[in-house]
Amino acid sequence: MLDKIRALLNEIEVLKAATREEVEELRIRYISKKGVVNQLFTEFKDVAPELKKEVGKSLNDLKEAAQQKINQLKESFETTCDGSTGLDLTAPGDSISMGSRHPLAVVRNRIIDIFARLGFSVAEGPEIEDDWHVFSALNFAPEHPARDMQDTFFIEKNPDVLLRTHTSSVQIRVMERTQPPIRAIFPGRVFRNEAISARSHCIFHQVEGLYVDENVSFADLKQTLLYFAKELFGEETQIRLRPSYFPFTEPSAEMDVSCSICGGAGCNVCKYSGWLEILGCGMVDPNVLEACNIDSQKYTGFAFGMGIERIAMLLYGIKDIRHYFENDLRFLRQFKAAL
Ligand code: 2NL
Repeated sequence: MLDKIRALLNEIEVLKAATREEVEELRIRYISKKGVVNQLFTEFKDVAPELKKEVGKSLNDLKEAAQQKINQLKESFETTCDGSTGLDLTAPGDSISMGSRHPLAVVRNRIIDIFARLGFSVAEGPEIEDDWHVFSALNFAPEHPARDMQDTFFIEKNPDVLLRTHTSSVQIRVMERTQPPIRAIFPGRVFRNEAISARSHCIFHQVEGLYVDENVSFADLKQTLLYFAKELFGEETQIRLRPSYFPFTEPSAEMDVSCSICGGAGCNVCKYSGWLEILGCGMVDPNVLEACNIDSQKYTGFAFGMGIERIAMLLYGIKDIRHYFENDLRFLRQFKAAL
């Protein structure tokens, strides 16, 4: 038995194969269930008890060696001697399904790019805020309704821990730590305690902008926003400003753009007015500058704010604000072509 094993071991050591098929034949001959090695295991029961230990060990070594040899031969065919892998490297690859950006991110990035070309930088800040940065520094009167539990989310019953209702809080933080010139935009998530419907949501996204320096005028505001409107909606776009009110700007205005759907002729999107309201703006109230230790005698500034959801609705014809937050792939996949 030991001689047989030794002979077989020598035989196996020098095995060669020219093709994959030959390797398979060798595998069957030596190590399959009915192969030579298993045959010896069957014969093992007749080995004399005093030899069992030695023969058993040799048998196991043989099995191991055979297995290794066959594997080695198999592997040699996975990379053939000319270096080819046996794979067709010219075959077209599996197509990978590309992801797409969320439409709100697409529109936010476009807005950021437009203002970046005018020298505006981007600043971000906390979503959980205090009363000072969201209301007091922004010239909200102590009894202003926005401070009410009805409109603002307060955390832990502490009236000084709340979710920001606009990104103006970030502007306050920037003004507190920098002296003019300041030219920046402020994208971010904001929160208002509103019932969810097709037109409003309790979480939405804003981009606000701020420009503070010596001699900043309402004319600067108008030209900056005209450039912005043309870049976002097209060169033929016109703007109009209507007087409005915000606690933090004086004077304040609401800006409309000529309807990009009908070109101003009137359609159901602009409700046959030819105009679409897209943002609020104004000259920064001197009280706000002073609250941030900026000299309102020396410096003036303009500011503006817009909701990204609304602008994306206009650009893409989205009819229900809830689509943005449902992560329905049928909705999201429509924005593959957008940047
Ligand atoms: C809107 C209107 C606006 C501002 C935001 C602002 C910020 C500071 C000072 C003055 Cl720190 N103004 N932001 C000004 C006017 C309008 O947003 O309808 N947003 C969706």
